[in-house]
Amino acid sequence: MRLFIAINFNDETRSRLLALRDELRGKSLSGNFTAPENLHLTLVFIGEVNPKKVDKIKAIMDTVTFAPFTATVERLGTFSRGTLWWAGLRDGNPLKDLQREIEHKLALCGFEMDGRKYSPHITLGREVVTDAKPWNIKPFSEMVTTIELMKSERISGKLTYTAIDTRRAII
Ligand code: 2AM
Repeated sequence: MRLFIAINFNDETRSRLLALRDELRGKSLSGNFTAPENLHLTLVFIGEVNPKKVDKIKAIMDTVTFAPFTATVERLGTFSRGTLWWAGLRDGNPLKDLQREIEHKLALCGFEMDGRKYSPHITLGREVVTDAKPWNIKPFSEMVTTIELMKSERISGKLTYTAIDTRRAII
């Protein structure tokens, strides 16, 4: 079972992300653009896990505490030699602290992550073929009050993400 922990956005943020995705699509010859329901911010990618271990991960989620915080989408960028396009988050302390806490607690319980430096991003498209360079955007924000454990799978060939556990901020 392929798992990751993510922030899913409200409708307003999602429509702003979609507008960016569509602008990118308009500037591109081709690409695999993220479906509206799949737009998310990964906090920790856990990877393939034996389904028997899901309860352990849920128990770790139960111990994660965070206050609501503001997440701000503020720029565009690319990975993979310009073919993966993303919208980047302002790398503030609450987001960083939350990400580190989850990663640390998972590592203590024996879950191995890839150890790469965290770069908060929302993938807008993969295998994008374009002459465009990332352009400046007007930042937009949302108050984050939940994080979710997500299952990733292909259903009839379609990449599908499903929330299987939710942890709410302590208000
Ligand atoms: P990406 O969009 O940049 O590929 C589900 O795959 C989520 O986990 C995506 O947000 C993906 O980011 C992220 N992720 C992080 N590390 C990953 C890895 N090593 N393999 C696949 N997905 C990864």
